[in-house]
Amino acid sequence: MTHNLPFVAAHWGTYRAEMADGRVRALLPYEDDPDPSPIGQAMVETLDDPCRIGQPMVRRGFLDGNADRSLRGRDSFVAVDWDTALDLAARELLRVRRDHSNEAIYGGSYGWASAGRFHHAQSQLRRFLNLFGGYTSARDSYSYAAAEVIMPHVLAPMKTLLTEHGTWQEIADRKSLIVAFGGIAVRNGQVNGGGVARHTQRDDMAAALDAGADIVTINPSALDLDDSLRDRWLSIRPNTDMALMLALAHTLVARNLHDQAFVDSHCTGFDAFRPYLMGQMDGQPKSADWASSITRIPARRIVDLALQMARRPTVVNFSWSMTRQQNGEEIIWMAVVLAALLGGIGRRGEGVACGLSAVNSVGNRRGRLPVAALPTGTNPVSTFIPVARIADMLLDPGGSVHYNGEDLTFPDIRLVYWAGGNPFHHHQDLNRLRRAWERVETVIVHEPHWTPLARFADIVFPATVSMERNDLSGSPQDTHIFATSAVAKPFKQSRNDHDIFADLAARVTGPTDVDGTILDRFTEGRSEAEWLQRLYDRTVKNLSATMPDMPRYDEFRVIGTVSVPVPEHPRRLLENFRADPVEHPLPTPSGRIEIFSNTIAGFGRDGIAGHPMWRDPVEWQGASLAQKFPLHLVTHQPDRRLHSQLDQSSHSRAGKIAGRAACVINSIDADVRGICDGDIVEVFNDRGRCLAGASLSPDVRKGVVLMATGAWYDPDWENGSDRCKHGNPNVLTADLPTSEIAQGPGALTCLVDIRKAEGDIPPVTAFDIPEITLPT
Ligand SMILES: Nc1nc2c(c(=O)[nH]1)N[C@H]1C(S)=C(S)[C@@H](COP(=O)(O)OP(=O)(O)OC[C@H]3O[C@@H](n4cnc5c(=O)[nH]c(N)nc54)[C@H](O)[C@@H]3O)O[C@H]1N2
Ligand SMILES: Nc1nc2c(c(=O)[nH]1)N[C@H]1C(S)=C(S)[C@@H](COP(=O)(O)OP(=O)(O)OC[C@H]3O[C@@H](n4cnc5c(=O)[nH]c(N)nc54)[C@H](O)[C@@H]3O)O[C@H]1N2
Ligand SMILES: [Mo]
Repeated sequence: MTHNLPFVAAHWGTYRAEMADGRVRALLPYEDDPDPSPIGQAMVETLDDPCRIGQPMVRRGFLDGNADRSLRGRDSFVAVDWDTALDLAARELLRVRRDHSNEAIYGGSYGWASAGRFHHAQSQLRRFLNLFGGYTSARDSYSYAAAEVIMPHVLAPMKTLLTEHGTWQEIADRKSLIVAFGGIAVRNGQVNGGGVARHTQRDDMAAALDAGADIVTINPSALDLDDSLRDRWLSIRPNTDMALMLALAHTLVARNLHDQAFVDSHCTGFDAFRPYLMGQMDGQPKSADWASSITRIPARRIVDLALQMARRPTVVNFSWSMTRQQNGEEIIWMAVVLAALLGGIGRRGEGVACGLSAVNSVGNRRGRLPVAALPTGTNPVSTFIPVARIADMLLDPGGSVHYNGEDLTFPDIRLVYWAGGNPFHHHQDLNRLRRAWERVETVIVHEPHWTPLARFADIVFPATVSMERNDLSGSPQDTHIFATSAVAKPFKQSRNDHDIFADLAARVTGPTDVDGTILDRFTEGRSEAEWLQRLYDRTVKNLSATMPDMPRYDEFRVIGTVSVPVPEHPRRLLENFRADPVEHPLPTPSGRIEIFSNTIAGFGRDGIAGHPMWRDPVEWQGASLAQKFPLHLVTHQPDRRLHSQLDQSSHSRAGKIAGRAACVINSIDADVRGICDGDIVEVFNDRGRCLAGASLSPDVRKGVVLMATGAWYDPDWENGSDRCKHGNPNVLTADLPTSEIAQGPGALTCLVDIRKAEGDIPPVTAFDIPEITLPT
């Protein structure tokens, strides 16, 4: 009988905790989950593993006067008591606010943190900093910033498109053809921000294929591919999808197979785009032959694909990775244009799909679950950066950046506060980030584990993990809310983010109420239990129309979960628009799908014309740099963990090769370099180097190497700090914006070479904790 065991929720699934002698023995997947993720078990063994932080820590050099900030990352730490650490953090916050204003505090704190609506680290941080007078914030995501910025100009906000997404069922019903740019990585559907009740996408995709749907996968790698789809794999040269999309459009238009009536009634700007597409503008038709020389896909296969797309219901699907490369905005835009030319936008089982299985919710039938979140208040500081411009900001105070039609000025950041993310995982060109990080006077971090970010901090507050907290869990894109329970005691002296901020709030004043602290306004006098009840009651109120009979809070805590009915067909912005574009215009400037955008053209940026176009990326295999670094590095999401979370677990480590991150390389590329399967290799370019374990595979395109993100950054301080000993590929990636439209992360624009690692190979020290001393 497992149905009364307490719930534990994570981004990768929901589990019940099986207890023995007051300790968690195992996590059992939620009984209604047909395809649970194995990542969950790692949460048990990491509860009290050596990487946990048990006490507040202050960096030795920081205590000694902070003269050399380049010591961050390799310095020792001094274990202090809570009062000492809190006093120090409060002193630094007050100093920076007094001497430099709130704008000098960077609280962007990007990251996935953990599931749970109350104990959500970023929300707690924002609530605290807003009461403190505000902070420089960050916009958009690392996931798909390019799409977040371009989509509202040309189709609809990403949020709407992701909430009102088409489903696998509709694809099955229509026996659609999915043209999948970047493929469909079912492994990524293990997770969903905020939690997952049921993993259904693997079965749903299989059922759609059984029903007669088909998937053409466009990807430099076939590693994510189901065997049945192998002969439908188009192996593409990385960063060239734009050329392929243009050629598909060109073929449709040249043969008059596009839906001119839909273009006339629902789109704007085709006439301004057409001369570029057909070559009247620059003498170069964007034909299959042209694209073939760029993508290295045979022209005949491009034409053949276009003809298939014209013949049957087609979904143009882009994986979110399409956004994380130079010109990512226009690639996404071109996916919309291609779908518009096919005329299927707004029809079930057709149109454009925004990342089927990129996370669990996309493609599954879901409504919007109006689960309440911790109110964060408003930020009195309006200064912000596009999230991936963090190193630019730190290196260039007063400098400027163009973003979505605005000129932004970088603030002069003195203090960085991070809770629930890991920039030494997620940012590109980590050697550059390290230099930028040295400009900051004070770094305050909350972390449960000795992650690279914790090691690069000055003041580290040990945070609890979700299994140590009661919470209310449920993602707005999911079907269930859960009452989750603290099934373990907080590790040593660790405390939850809310309590840490409450204690800080008791030590600082607000910007106006100089006589009293901000404690009362931060906690509103509520305990954890009272907050949870409040969030639950809010959720009940939000659901009152659809679910008038929600259980009372005390009943909910006993039952443990409530599921909301999903609408048969969620009301669709795009369906209504299709039915009547005058009555139901899109929220774009013209109310139509914008193939040409006056807004984007009006930004007046070099090379940005106002419609999608092919531009050579700085780094791709067609660049002259490819003579020096001939391999294109593709960094993708890891199968065995979420980003860098739980990398210390045995499940994640079982996927490593010789203890390092795997680097998948084509056997031909390996042979010419004398590399054998299992060898330790060094992957390098002018930005940095990392050690990795070679995995030879015919499933990755010749000239391409693949590395998952998330190996804990492990600088080789002894032999050259530009090298990571463990295999974090972000020492190699370029810190380049997607473009001046969105300034998103261009992580996938990256050339490298590989050699067998020679000589003494240093051991991996990523999971060793720093030297810790007691106060002197
Ligand atoms: N090269 C390359 N880089 C990439 C990508 C890529 O494709 N290629 N992908 C990018 C993408 S899409 C993303 S979203 C980012 C992800 O980047 P992040 O979201 O920053 O990565 P995580 O490893 O999930 O970091 C979450 C951190 O929060 C901590 N944490 C968890 N729970 C709590 C808590 O309750 N309290 C506190 N205080 N801390 C907690 C964890 O220990 C962990 O260190 O990476 C980006 N980086
Ligand atoms: N297990 C697990 N699941 C996750 C995550 C995780 O960390 N672990 N992270 C989650 C997050 S935050 C996000 S944003 C999503 C991301 O979801 P995505 O961005 O869709 O996922 P990725 O795995 O980064 O990349 C998908 C595919 O893009 C291909 N690709 C790379 N470059 C190119 C190219 O130039 N052209 C083409 N055609 N294909 C290319 C890669 O080979 C890879 O197979 O995943 C989510 N799901
Ligand atoms: Mo992401």
